Amino acid sequence: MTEEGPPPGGRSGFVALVGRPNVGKSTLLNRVLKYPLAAISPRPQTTRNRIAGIWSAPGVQAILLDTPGLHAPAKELNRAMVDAASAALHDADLVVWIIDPAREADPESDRGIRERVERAARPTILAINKVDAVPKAALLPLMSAWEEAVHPVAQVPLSARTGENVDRLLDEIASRLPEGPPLYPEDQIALVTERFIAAEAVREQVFLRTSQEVPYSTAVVIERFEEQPSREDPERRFIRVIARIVCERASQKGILIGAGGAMLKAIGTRARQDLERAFDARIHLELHVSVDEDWTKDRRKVKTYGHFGV
Ligand SMILES: Nc1nc2c(ncn2[C@@H]2O[C@H](COP(=O)(O)OP(=O)(O)OP(=O)(O)O)[C@@H](O)[C@H]2O)c(=O)[nH]1
Ligand SMILES: [Mg+2]
Repeated sequence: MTEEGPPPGGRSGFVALVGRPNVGKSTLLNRVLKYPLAAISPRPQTTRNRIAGIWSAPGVQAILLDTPGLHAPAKELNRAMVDAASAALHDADLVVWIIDPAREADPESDRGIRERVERAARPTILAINKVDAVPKAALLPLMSAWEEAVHPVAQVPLSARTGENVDRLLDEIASRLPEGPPLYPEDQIALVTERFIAAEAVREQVFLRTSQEVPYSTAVVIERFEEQPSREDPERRFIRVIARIVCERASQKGILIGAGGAMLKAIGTRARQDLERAFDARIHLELHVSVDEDWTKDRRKVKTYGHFGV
């Protein structure tokens, strides 16, 4: 916030978090919200669509749009991902462009993203993430190179993982939002459904536990999401979830199920634990696996399985 603080009517607006795959956009979103909303993994292209989280502070509300990493799309699925990121750029009042200083020291290497960001013509804050993983001495020359090439309205070196300097980024965001009242109740933290969060928790485990093409061929469909009264603990919510993991080949189905069902069990156990914490509920999670050949290349199926439009 600026020295004067927010105007009497407050500030509010939409903030697009954009950048290459794997730079830490979702980690930053979850850190700000203090809630595991978006799936995070060491693999690029984890996020597939726009995920809106809400950060509220006295006099300020920012709707943060986490987006898929910008990349050259090869399949229909990737095209839909990049479209979702581009749409978020155009819906935003403010852009936070996140870079990984270990891989993007040279601003010229990010021309494709730069063109998109420039076309959106929004005030842009450059967030230099993962500073916990680079020598501090490397940051100054990097920041002056980016300053010269991109002219961001502010640059904030930070670590989404440790939380270092994230408050400074929030101050920069808060002082640049348009004037206006909060758009959503102040205790609301997301614009997505619990169903979507459940699907993402399962998909996150697939990304963390399988390799090669398997995570990129997988989608998760929630077939049932039922809240029921709990007999043992009437104070606590009880949610019954049936999810289907869709992959593209029989061989992938074999991997996802694993020897004696071990992989599916591991995915299900961890996703259930994560959801119990996130929802503060007791969860019964049932998983099934099915094959839908080449769904990632089929526009219609990408729409169905990709949660686009959540
Ligand atoms: N060292 C370090 N690692 C980080 C930091 N932020 C994120 N990461 C790691 O970077 C990897 C990618 O993080 P994500 O948040 O999934 O990145 P993303 O930009 O959302 O990636 P996509 O959804 O694939 O575009 C994960 O292994 C994170 O733990 C950070 O501040 N420091
Ligand atoms: Mg992400």
